[in-house]
Amino acid sequence: MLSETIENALNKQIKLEANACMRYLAMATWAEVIGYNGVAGFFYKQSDEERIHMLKLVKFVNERGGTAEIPSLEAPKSTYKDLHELFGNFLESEEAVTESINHLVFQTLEEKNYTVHNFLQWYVAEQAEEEALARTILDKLKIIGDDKSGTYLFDKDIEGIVAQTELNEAQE
Ligand code: OFO
Repeated sequence: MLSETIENALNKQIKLEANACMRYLAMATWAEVIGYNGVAGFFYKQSDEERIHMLKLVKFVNERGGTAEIPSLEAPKSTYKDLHELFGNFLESEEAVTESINHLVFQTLEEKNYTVHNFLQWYVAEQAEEEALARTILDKLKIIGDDKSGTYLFDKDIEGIVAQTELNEAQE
């Protein structure tokens, strides 16, 4: 069973994941139009993952006797100054999701709802991974600075990251 507080908090999380899904889709589109195909592939994949995060929550809420609310969404930001701003926003977005997950975990402990607490551990691990990835990419971009050929290689590099994560997932 879900208390009203936990059900509302899970529904709020559904909206956050859905907004992240659309935000990353808009990022993918921005990158694709400019010609950063590696970066576009990365954000198309991130967007797909956020949809999965949202769906897992939707199904969980419904299975636990609650009702998942499918939210209306904010229009995502559609233009970026450069890759630094793009990936800076990616990190900020993930940090905001982490904060929300942490608060949810805290609420489940307050209510001694260990079923929901247990379910959320997957999200805790996922957020740690995503934040680490965003920071690694931002570090690379800092090294590259404004160097054009470095940016070109970065875009190719990111294709490699996407291919590697797809390979890892296939082996899981
Ligand atoms: Fe689901 O927000 Fe990160 O990955």
